[in-house]
Amino acid sequence: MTKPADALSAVTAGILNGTIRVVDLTVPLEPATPVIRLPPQFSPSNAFSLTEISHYDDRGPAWYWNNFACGEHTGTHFDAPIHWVTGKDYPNNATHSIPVDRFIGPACVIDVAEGTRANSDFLLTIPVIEAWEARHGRIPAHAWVLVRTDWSKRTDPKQFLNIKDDGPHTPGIHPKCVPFLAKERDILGIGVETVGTDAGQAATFDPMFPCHTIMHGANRFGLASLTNLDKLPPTGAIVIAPPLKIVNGSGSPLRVLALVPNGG
Ligand code: 23J
Ligand code: MN
Repeated sequence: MTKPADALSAVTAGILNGTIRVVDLTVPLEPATPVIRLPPQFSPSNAFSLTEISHYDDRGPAWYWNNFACGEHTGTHFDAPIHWVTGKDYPNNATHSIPVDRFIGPACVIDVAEGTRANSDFLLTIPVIEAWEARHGRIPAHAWVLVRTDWSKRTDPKQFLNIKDDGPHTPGIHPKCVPFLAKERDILGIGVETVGTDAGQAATFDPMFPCHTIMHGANRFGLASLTNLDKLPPTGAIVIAPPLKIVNGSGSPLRVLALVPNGG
């Protein structure tokens, strides 16, 4: 049995000696960072902006700093249960109150990049999860399920948002698959490479935005606009995803890191 202190020193040693890789799953946060586009009857979210306070100048001779502003759901970001009406009554459901152990968990990376290449409206279904489990083992409780679509390789915001006459076309999770993951697999939440955890066409689904409705209705989380999922093994990585401690926040931009055993 590993002593508790040894378990942690193995992690720091692994990071220093290269047996553990640290992979950044975060996209750059800047004014050009794509923001979700909702149907026109709904209020929009602001893009990221930066305004300089001083830059080693008259306004502050020895210091550089900025004010920044953005919607809580901008760039790589965390969705808390309070974000959705179905999750509004859970205790400890906002960014400041979620128990912090729930920000860290093993990653199960499900690769559906091929399906997504053929179909921008691709939805992850239960049979795909079951096929993944037959190869890699059952998804453990308290896991982050990361859906690799390679969508983050679309670096042109137009291609990334993929908005057509009838709205955005981006992949997502099948409504039936969400309760399976939340309840039958007891996951922390789902992470995706697209601008939101729901499919682009999810405003037209019944219920509308089913991934948000069901995932937050089960007191689980979301991670959106992830990148570098292609650098992760199917199992074996640990994801660290703590949002900002915004009081009563529905989510926040964050840095998402994965610890990956080298060779994994
Ligand atoms: C509000 C309404 C619909 C959606 C979203 C936000 C998100 O995707 C989000 O970032 O949480 S689909
Ligand atoms: Mn969000």
